[in-house]
This record gives sequence, structure tokens and C-alpha cells, in this order.
Amino acid sequence: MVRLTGLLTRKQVARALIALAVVLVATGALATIAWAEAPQMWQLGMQPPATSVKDRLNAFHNELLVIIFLIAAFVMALLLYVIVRFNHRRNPVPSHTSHNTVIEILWTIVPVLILVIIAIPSFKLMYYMDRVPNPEMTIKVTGHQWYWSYEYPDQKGLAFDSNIIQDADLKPGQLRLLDVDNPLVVPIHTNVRVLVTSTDVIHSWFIPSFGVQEYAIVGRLNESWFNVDHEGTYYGECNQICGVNHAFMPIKIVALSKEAFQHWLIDAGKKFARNQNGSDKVRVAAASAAAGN
Ligand SMILES: [Cu+2]
Repeated sequence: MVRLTGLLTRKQVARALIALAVVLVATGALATIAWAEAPQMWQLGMQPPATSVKDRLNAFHNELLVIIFLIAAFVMALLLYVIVRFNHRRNPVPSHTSHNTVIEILWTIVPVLILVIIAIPSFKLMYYMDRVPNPEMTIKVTGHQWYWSYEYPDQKGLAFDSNIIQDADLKPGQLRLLDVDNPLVVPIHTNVRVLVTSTDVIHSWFIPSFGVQEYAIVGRLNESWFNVDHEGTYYGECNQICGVNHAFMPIKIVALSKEAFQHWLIDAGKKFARNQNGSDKVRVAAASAAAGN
């Protein structure tokens, strides 16, 4: 250390320390962002799973990767063998064989078997994603050009709109193009049934870390479900090209503990009271209360 400081000027040592501090702070910042399930800079692979559906999707994805890798390695090995063994120098007089029944049957049957092996877990997973197991609450999601609205039919019709936060209004810590004014709030460890529809064009309600992607189609109610493992903030986007502002209708979901969710329900009931039981009635009541009648 003495020799090192002897070799480096104080300025250089200070610079190195500052660089180290910047790296540490950046890593810390990345680690905190990682708690919110959103896209990351230089991300590889999928967002961390927050539901059992996404767990299974990840596992299936990894199984497929193994199969894909084995097939690619096998084809590559055959190619290399042909290049080395049958090149012009080593094999100047090529054989004129054009058919081999055994090989032709094999290269038809083997891919079919591989596809069947893939199809069985794939169908199992599709049915698992499709059926809501014993739904404990329901949320209705409606897509609009270009925002989402959420309704809680079980909670006295609690309903509100969820709009993107414009770049100019972003507060520190909020994510550009992903944060919204009113996030969807759900309890953890609850089977939530989601009904998805639209009022204008086709949208798609997509939450990567939930493994949920459901088309929002006018005049139809599409159904999906999730059961969030742990508290946190999860981000998604409309992923059906739906018009000029398609990129500006993000989805933000906050998952709370069951108790915290009950508290949120009470607060939200007051905050969004105007939406409930017909907005005019409540507004008239509020106005007459303000006038002292
Ligand atoms: Cu859309």
C-alpha cells in the first residue's frame, strides 16, 4: 500500500476512490430497482416470476432451451463431420446415393416425437393458465385509447382510471413510460380473476412477471388470473398495437399484504367515491353539503 501510494499521486488515488464509490452506488441503485419487476438495462432473460403461472412458464422456457441447444449441437456436429470428412480434398469422387428409406423415415418420425414431447407439458401449462382456481376476488380491466380503467365489482363497484405520468411530471424514482397516476392494487396470496375488455379497439393487458397476457376486445370478456407471491410493484404495457399512443398506456400493479390491501380499499373508496353509484348524485350531495344544506 505504501509503495502503491508512492507510485500514484494523491489526485489519482482520489479519482480511483470516486470511481469505486460511483460503481458501488450504481450497483446499489440497480439492486433497489430490481425489487420492482420492470425491464432492466442490459437485461437478459425474462423478468423474475411473481406468480406460479410465471414460475411454470420460466421452467418450460428453460426446458425448451435445453432441447433447442441439443438439436443445434447435433446439427452443428453433423455439419462439421460432413465438412471435415467429405470435403473435396479427402473425398474427390463423391457417392451418387440419393435415397435412404431408413434415414428418411427417421428424420420424419424423430422431429414429430420431439414436438409431441414438447406439446404435452405445453398443453398442461395452457390449461393451468386458463382455469381460475377457486377465484377469491375479481377485477375488471377495460382498455381505452389510450389508458386503462380498473373496476373491483366485489368492492362496492370501486372503479378508477389509470393514466401514464407524462415525462414532464415524473418524480424521482418514477419510471418513464411505465409509471401511472393510479396503479391497480391487489392483495398477495389471493386468487384474482381478471376480466379484460375494451371500449374502442383491441388492446392487450400484459404483465411479464405475472405471465398474464390477455386481449382486450370490444364486446368480449376475456378471462385470466394471477396469485401474486410477494409484495412489490410490477409493470406491464399494452402489447397490442392499438393506435398512435399505443406506447403510452402502461400498467402498474402494486401488490400489498392482505391487511394493507384492506386499508387501501377504505382509502380508495373515499378517493374514488365520485366514480361509485353514479358520479352526479355524489357530486350533488357534496355540493349541497358544502352549501350547508
Ligand atoms: Cu392499447
